[in-house]
Amino acid sequence: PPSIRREDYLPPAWLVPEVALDFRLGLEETRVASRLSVRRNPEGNGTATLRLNGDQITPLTLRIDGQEVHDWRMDGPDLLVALPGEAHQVEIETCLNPGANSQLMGLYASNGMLCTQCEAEGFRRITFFPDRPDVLSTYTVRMRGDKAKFPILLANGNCTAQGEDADGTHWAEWHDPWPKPSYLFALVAGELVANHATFTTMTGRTVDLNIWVRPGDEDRTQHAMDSLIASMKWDEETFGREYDLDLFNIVAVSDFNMGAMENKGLNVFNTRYVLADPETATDADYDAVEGVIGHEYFHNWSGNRVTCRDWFQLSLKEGFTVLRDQLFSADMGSEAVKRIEDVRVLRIAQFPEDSGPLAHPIRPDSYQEISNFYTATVYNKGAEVIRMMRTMAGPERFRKGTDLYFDRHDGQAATCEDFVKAIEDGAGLDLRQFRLWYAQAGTPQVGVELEHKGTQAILRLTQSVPATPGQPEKQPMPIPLRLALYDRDRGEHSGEKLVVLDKDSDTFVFDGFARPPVLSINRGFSAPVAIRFPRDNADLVFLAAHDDDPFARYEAMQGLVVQHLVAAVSGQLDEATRAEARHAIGEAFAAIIADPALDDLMRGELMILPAETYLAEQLAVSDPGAIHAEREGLKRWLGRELAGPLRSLHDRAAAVAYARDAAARGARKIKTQALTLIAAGDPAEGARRAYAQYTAADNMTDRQGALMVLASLDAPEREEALADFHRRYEGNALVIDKWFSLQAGSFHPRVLEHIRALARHPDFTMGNPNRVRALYMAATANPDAFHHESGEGYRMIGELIRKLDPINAQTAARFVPALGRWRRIEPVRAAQMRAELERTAAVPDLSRDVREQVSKSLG
Ligand code: BAL
Ligand code: ZN
Repeated sequence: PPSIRREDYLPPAWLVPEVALDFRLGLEETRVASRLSVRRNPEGNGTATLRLNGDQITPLTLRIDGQEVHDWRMDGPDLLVALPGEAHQVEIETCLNPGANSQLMGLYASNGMLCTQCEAEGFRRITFFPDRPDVLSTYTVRMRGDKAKFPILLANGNCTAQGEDADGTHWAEWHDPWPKPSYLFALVAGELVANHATFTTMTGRTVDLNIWVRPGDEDRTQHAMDSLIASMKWDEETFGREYDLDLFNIVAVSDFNMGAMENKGLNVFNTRYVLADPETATDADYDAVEGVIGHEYFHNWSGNRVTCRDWFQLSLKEGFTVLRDQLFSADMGSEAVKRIEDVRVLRIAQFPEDSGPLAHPIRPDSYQEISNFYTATVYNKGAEVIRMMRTMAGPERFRKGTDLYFDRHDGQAATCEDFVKAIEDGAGLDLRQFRLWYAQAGTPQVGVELEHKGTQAILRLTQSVPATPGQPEKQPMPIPLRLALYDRDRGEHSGEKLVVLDKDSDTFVFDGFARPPVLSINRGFSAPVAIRFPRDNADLVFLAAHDDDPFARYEAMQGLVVQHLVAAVSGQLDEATRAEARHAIGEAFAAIIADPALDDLMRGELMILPAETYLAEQLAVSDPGAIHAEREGLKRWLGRELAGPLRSLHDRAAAVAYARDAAARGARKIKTQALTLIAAGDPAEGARRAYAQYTAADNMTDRQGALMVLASLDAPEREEALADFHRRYEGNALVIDKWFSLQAGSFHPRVLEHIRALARHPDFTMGNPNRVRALYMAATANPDAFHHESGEGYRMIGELIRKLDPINAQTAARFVPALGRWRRIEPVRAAQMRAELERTAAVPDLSRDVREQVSKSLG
């Protein structure tokens, strides 16, 4: 398939100021009549040919200015027609079968309901249209359908008219006054009930809020509603952004490729990010609902009012909106914990992208299938890049920049360059060199050396950005590093500094140190880089105990463990050094468990061991089996060494009653963490405690945590608890997803066998992306399963990709990057991974989604 290149951008030849859509709804047959008012774009190339994108649709009729015409032609999936004048009315009819649409793009059926997903290029599966984000139109949508099947009819904007007919059908007309690109179009029809509330905006307007779910789910929507109201208020206070319609609808759908979608005035959500109650949702699920509700709501300005010129600019809306949702969640809970969680996601999901065959800048230069670019790089690294601007400007000046951006580009389809320019002008920053962050892929490696001479601390920093596909040479980028130098006797520093490393190497001198200070660097993770700073365990233990930046404290703890485990898997460790490192880690852990000044949410963060994928990132080529064995070995050792304190911690946490406040949430977090280590050190004691926690649980956090621990144990309690869990939650799709994930993610010796059996379980279906991900994403993330030395894990994922591709290409393509890591894995496994990619590449009718990912992974 051809690559689409950013530098080839041309403005659209024709604009579509107005669209009228008329739907006759049916699950097996929906007829769509569209009327487009088109006019020549004065900034276009002047061609008379109107190109209307299509995908798997054919025109039934085509009329220009009321006259049926036949001299149109197809160019692949697109419809081309020549138009003589400046402005015309184009009418097209298409016919769809939503029930057969398993790709879940365009109009599809889910549980008897009809809904749409149009981003990025799904609208062209509904009707022929210039399906590109720089064509903005006002939409009027009429829909008619069987009132019994589709009692609720929703689209973007406001409902302007509705009525009923004698034949049992009813209809509604919706109008959205805000011009929008086609990717923000949405329609929903089905049997739904709403949780309703109102919000009064900062200028005193009343907005009706509805969260629509299937009957029976309404009791699980209050957290989503609270989160929505909090988001609306927060965006007014923090970014000065007010909502701009009288109505805001959210609909929960159980078959959904993404997490959610920000369609104007009609957000469509994966049920997973709407439904929550203590019985069925964990604390992490609650946080995810809050974060995604915020994210989609914030898109109303960063994405909808100001949209993207083309899909290369995706990070313009996604990176910025992720930053906005991160800041929102930080304000709603613990800023420190949120930052640590966000960095963990970046390191697990984005660093491997940056160092693999699919590496791309946050503003890519080319793509074959845009769906493949909804990545951690565009989203999460995109957010980090904007966060760096905020760090350099400070929050007040940054806000001036975002105000200017929204003012300048309201109603426009903008570029990343427009954003940077607005921040530059509004915040008063010089971002000339900083723009490289948009252009260069790869995680910068920052080398650190600290020398002490007289009373001076001399800090030498170097940077190098690794070569990535298509980018062999890189230029140095500005890297803002927040740092502090600690007096090791007093345990204090004399103020944090911000240095910006913008050369290949630079030296910074600090005076006033009689003794060598302890360096705390990249505090708050001020730059998305990898710090290379080999250091004494003693310094890390010091920072883990003393650093007043919570992220830096976490980082010291991680560093202590990373340094040890990387040395251990590299075989560079004699027994004395291993004992010394374990001792240091054990001491630091014991101090964290005992520290009365720590809240439990933060204590829980400090107790999380670095992920295996992050450990693998530290090595050019790694042996996943060795990493897993060493990490599990350390858990076992900690479990034995700290058996007493861990049991006391578990007992203390178990005594805290369920509440949604930070203290009770913290208790639940450390409860399961303590349990995990106890089980590692003493499986029988772990099974006993886990089973007790499982049966006593009055909430999903405790129940899932206990079941997770049991799932990895070869104990009779395991089978009992798993069977009970399934019985208890039968029919609750989101909870049954957990039941699949917990088993697929377990370290049980027969995990592969279990996964094979789960794939044949009557509750498993390839038709539901949540279920597919529950089983197979958990398996892919599980080193015992995916990297099993037999190679069976790779074969299983290869087979999955090939089987899923014709059903749901977008979801299938998401499994390719794990196999694409083969170059970074030891040779025996690498050959098996590669073989699966080759087997997949040999399939003749592969989707563009999977084809692109596989060919890049092999290339
Ligand atoms: N725009 C796709 C879903 C999201 O990022 O909000
Ligand atoms: Zn988004």
